[in-house]
Amino acid sequence: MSYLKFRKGWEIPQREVTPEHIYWNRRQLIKALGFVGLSALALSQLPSLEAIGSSTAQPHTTSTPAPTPTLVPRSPKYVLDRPVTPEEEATHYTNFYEFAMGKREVANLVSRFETRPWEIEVTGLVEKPRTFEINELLRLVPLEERLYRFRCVERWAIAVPWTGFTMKSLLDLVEPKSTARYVKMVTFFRPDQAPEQNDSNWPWPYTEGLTMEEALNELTFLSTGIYGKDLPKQNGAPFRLVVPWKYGLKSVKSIVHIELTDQKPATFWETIAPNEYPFESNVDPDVPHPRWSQAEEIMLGTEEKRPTLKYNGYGEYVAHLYES
Ligand SMILES: Nc1nc2c(c(=O)[nH]1)N[C@H]1C(S)=C(S)[C@@H](COP(=O)(O)O)O[C@H]1N2
Ligand SMILES: [Mo]
Repeated sequence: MSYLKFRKGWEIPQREVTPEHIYWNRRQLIKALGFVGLSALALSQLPSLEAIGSSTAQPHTTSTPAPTPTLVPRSPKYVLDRPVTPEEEATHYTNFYEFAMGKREVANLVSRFETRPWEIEVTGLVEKPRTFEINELLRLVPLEERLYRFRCVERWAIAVPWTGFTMKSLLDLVEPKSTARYVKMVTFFRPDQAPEQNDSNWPWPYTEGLTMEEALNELTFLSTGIYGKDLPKQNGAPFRLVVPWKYGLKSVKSIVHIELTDQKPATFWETIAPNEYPFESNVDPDVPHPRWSQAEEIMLGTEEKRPTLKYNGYGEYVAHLYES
């Protein structure tokens, strides 16, 4: 099928590596601490936010106000083995097929996409089915920042700070029944806002799934921010999954519906090509994609090649899930 011809992830122009996220984080820290009017020199002398945490959501325009901007602590537990990807790369080289096939086109096509107000319906095998407005939900769950590696099945990879909360903290609010075996997650369907959703050759809406054990794993994160700011629309605003030991296609964006079920959900990519994108899709250097090797990956921004790590380096957290 023609839409399976991916552009190779390393065919990106060499770009200047600008540590823009550091600049922004410092600026936001100063705002959050109430210092204004500092000179550029003073700005440059502030410590990096590494040890301090970074500020979260920017103002929203809905009746329920978002949480007051606070310093969201960065978890010290999840450390990187490589530099943070330049913000410009991670936010302008994005996969979001609802808008475009071309990764550098997506950010220019999201202006009509409305991400506030936003409701998330949680249904199925739960004691307390519930619809949350996103700003309300953000007050009910503990927010934190985590540095994670993130690996696309096409071989490009990033390393970024996500702001968000665990899937477990959301599931605790609805009380899963013991019969629940899978969590199904569904993206919006709005052909008037997302041009590619007018193409009925694709199995819209984008759907993904995890087993209950995977969903409850401590790594399984629901992200509302990146680089200490609200998630840009092209990265899956207002709310997307992040499962860093699986290929990026599992990390479904802009979720409107979460359903607990005893049936394995059909996913977007498994429906298109089951032999290429199976339900589990764990990062594994020893299991090649049918059309390319997975032994290496290429970091966005620097084009550095690195050996692919089994479970993307998160084996200590998840390997036990797959031992028979
Ligand atoms: N709804 C939706 N979610 C999606 C996608 C998509 O096209 N639509 N692409 C997936 C793929 S293939 C990847 S690699 C990641 C990319 O996330 P990023 O663009 O924020 O890096 O999002 C995933 N989630
Ligand atoms: Mo991907």
